[in-house]
Amino acid sequence: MSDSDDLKKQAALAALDHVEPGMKLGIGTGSTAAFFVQGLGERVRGGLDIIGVPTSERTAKLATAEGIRLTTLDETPHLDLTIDGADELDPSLRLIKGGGGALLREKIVASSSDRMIVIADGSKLVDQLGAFPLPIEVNHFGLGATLIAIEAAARQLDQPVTLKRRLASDGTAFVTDGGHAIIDASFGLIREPEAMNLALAAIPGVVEHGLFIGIATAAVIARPDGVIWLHA
Ligand code: ABF
Repeated sequence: MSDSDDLKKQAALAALDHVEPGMKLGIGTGSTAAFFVQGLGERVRGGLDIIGVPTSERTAKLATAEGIRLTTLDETPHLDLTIDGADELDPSLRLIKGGGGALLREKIVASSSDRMIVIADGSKLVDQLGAFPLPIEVNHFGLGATLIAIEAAARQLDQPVTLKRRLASDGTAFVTDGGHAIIDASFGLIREPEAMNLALAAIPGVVEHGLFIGIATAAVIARPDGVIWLHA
C-alpha cells in the first residue's frame, strides 16, 4: 500500500469510530471513501446495524459487495451522518469535490445529513481553494451557452477561467450517474468561494458545482505526523 493510500485508510478508519448502531449514513465516493466502505463492511459483518445511501453507482457496488444494507433518499430522506472524501478542503471546511464525477449526489446526500465528516490525506488540506480545477456539472442541452455564461460569471468575479470538458478514459465525453457532462473550471486560487458558490448556482444549465460551502461539519486528515481533526 502506498504512503498516500495508508494515510487515506487512516483517515477513513478514524471516521468509522463515529458511526453508531442504528445510524442512517451517507456513503461517499472516491478512493478514500472506498477504505471507509471496506472498514464499514467489516463492522457490519461483525454485527453493526446501519443503513446507507450511496453517493454513486460505484459506491453502491462496493457497499453491496461488503454486505452493507442500502436505501435511497426517497425511502430515507433524513440521514444522521455522511462520510465522504474531497479534492481540496480549507481550514474553514470549505471543499472542492467532484474529481470523481459524483458531486451532484454527494451534495444532495451530504445536505440531507445532520453531519458530514470529510476524510482526507494531508495533501487535500490547502490554505485557499482553487489549485484543483472546480468540477461543474452541466446539462447537455445548450452546453455552449452554459459555458459562455460560466465565463461571464467568472469575469464578474474577476476570476479568469479556463474551461475543459471532462473526458472518459476512452476519450469520449464523461457522463455522470445523472446523465450530465462535467466541465472542469480552472479559476486559479478562488478569492471569494461564497460568492462563486452563489454565482455558479444561478446559471441556467449548471446542474451543480463542486464547491461545498457550509456543508461539512468536521474533517479528519491523516498526515505522516499523525491524524488531526477540524471542526466547523
Ligand atoms: C469524492 O472524493 C469526490 O468528490 C472527490 O473527488 C473524491 C476524492 O477522491 P479521493 O478520495 O480518491 O482522493 O467525494
